[in-house]
Amino acid sequence: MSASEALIVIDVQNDFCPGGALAVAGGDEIVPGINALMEEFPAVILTQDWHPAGHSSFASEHPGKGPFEMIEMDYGPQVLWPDHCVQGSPGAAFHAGLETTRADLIIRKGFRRAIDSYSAFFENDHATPTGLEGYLRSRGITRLTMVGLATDFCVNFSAVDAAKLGFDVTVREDLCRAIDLDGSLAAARAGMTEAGVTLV
Ligand code: VGL
Ligand code: ZN
Repeated sequence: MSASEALIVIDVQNDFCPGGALAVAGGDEIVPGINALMEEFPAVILTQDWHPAGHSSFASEHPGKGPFEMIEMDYGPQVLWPDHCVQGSPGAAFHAGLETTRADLIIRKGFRRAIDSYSAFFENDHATPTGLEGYLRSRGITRLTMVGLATDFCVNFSAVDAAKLGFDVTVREDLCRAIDLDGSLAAARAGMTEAGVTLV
């Protein structure tokens, strides 16, 4: 495989796996397949959802609101989540079976209290960069394969942003699992296709 290819593994963390605070059904099932896929890629990058305690995306910070309700933030609509992936907590750690040794870079996101970041490229204002674009470009990487959790949130936002930035993006749906809130999976698939992402 050419040096211009990278595998991006999105948020394979305990809180998104069965038993976690924001468990995605079957989230742990994709781990062996992701480990095997890493062997084929010259570059492997992991992302890690990494929130301070009291993050503004947590329903617990909004009296009268519950998890999975929507609110309007100054940067736009935001889903409220159960507290999850708190920096340094066991839930924020990668799934124990994930082969993290193979990673060239681990990029953390969602670390600013006042703003969420689903995408590995931009925070939810769609403007504040994480730095991943510069890293990839300076390594000459132009083609990305994405896997991980959750298909309809962090994988979706990362894939669409990458395609908009001009990367050639493939999402391996067999190595992703979705939250699927009110049709969010169907909407995400349509949005990714519209953005030019290849779903396989
Ligand atoms: C995610 C909701 C909140 C994800 C992260 O990784 O898809 N979803 N934080
Ligand atoms: Zn999060």
